[in-house]
Amino acid sequence: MIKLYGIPASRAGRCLWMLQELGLEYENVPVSFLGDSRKPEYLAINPNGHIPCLDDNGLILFESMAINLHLARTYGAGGIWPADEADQSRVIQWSIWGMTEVEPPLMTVLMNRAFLPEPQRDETKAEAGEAGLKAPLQVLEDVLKDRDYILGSEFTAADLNVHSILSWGPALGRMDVSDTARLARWLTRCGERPSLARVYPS
Ligand SMILES: N[C@@H](CCC(=O)N[C@@H](CS)C(=O)NCC(=O)O)C(=O)O
Repeated sequence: MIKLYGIPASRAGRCLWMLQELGLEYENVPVSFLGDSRKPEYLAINPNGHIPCLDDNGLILFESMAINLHLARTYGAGGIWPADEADQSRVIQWSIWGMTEVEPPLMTVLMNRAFLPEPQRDETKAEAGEAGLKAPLQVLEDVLKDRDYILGSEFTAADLNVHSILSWGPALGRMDVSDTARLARWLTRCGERPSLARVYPS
């Protein structure tokens, strides 16, 4: 049995999307933020006290991208995990790129425009985060000049992982992507997948 610990409105959402995309049966244990995630019974599963965490028939994994790469490689071979080895390496590259190049400046924007209580928000920091996003967004915009998806004509784990990071900005109305039209269309294209609607029913 596969168990995924964490609520959809957190980084666990990207793992729930991967599970849905792969059509796997799983149990979602709705561990939430501070409090829930620091209870001794959860710390015994993930000593970091963060969500998500995966239990794949006894294999315990933390880190959302590691979880998604594991799931794609184990259960999505030839599909969301491409058959070509160079493409598999590209999936890993783009997933790490999303975590290191996109997520930190984006979190700065979101913390200071959405997540922190209003008195603690700092628009100067939000603008610095926005400025930090410009270069990576342009990298993705350029890659998409001759293709619908990051690796080519097919949706892969690279799209799912990068989209699951980047889409939070526009989804929360806190990030303008109108300067990168191809990226904006890619966000919509990936965002229309039925598997994602199953994680976040409207
Ligand atoms: N790099 C980790 C970050 C995990 C993380 O910080 N998760 C947040 C929720 S999005 C969390 O657990 N926050 C609650 C806490 O730290 O108690 C990952 O991608 O899995």
